[in-house]
Amino acid sequence: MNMYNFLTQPTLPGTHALPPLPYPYGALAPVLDEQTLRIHHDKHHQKYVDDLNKTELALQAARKNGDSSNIQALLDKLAFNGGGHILHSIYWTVMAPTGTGGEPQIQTAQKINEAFGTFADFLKEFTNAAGEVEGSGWCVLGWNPAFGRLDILQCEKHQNLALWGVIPVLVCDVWEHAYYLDYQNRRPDYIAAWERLINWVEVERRLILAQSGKLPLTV
Ligand code: MN3
Repeated sequence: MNMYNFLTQPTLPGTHALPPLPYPYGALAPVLDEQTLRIHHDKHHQKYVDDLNKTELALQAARKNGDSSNIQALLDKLAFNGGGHILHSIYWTVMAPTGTGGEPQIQTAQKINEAFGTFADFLKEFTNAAGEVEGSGWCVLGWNPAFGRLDILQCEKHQNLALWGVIPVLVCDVWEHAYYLDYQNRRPDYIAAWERLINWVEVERRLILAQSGKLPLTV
């Protein structure tokens, strides 16, 4: 059973770290090969972490100096890189080698049925939403504490089209860097294959945590 690392104090500016992959780099092949995982995790996700840290330190310095001249650009970078770090951290944990992720668990199945009708209805909507994200972005299934239900959201880049308060519990990265080496322009093929990697046991844990307001970045 995974042990979550819950925050006991605020993360200090500039101290975010890349969480380790919870499985070997080659574990998701042939759906996603080792090279894709290495570049995606070690290069792309690392860059979001680095840029988030730089942005936070720049914000801290700007506050100290009373300098608001760059505030718009810094807050834009905070949302972009912070969003990228959070979504990638979730993404790694909600995949598992094919055949090991189980089926939707009790709470997940119940909330999916309440929100979407049946699991098949949910999967169809999620697949279509992921396929039709404009440009680079994500498809997100999240717990909406304001409305007491699961919602499917599209996300452009790492931050646009978010709905306030929704806590992601299942995220599919549809930036080309997530799938191009394996699928080139065939995003629908990637999405269909990716859905067979979903770690439903982890999604269930995340849903239960989300319902109590928690969003762990590492397991
Ligand atoms: Mn990515």
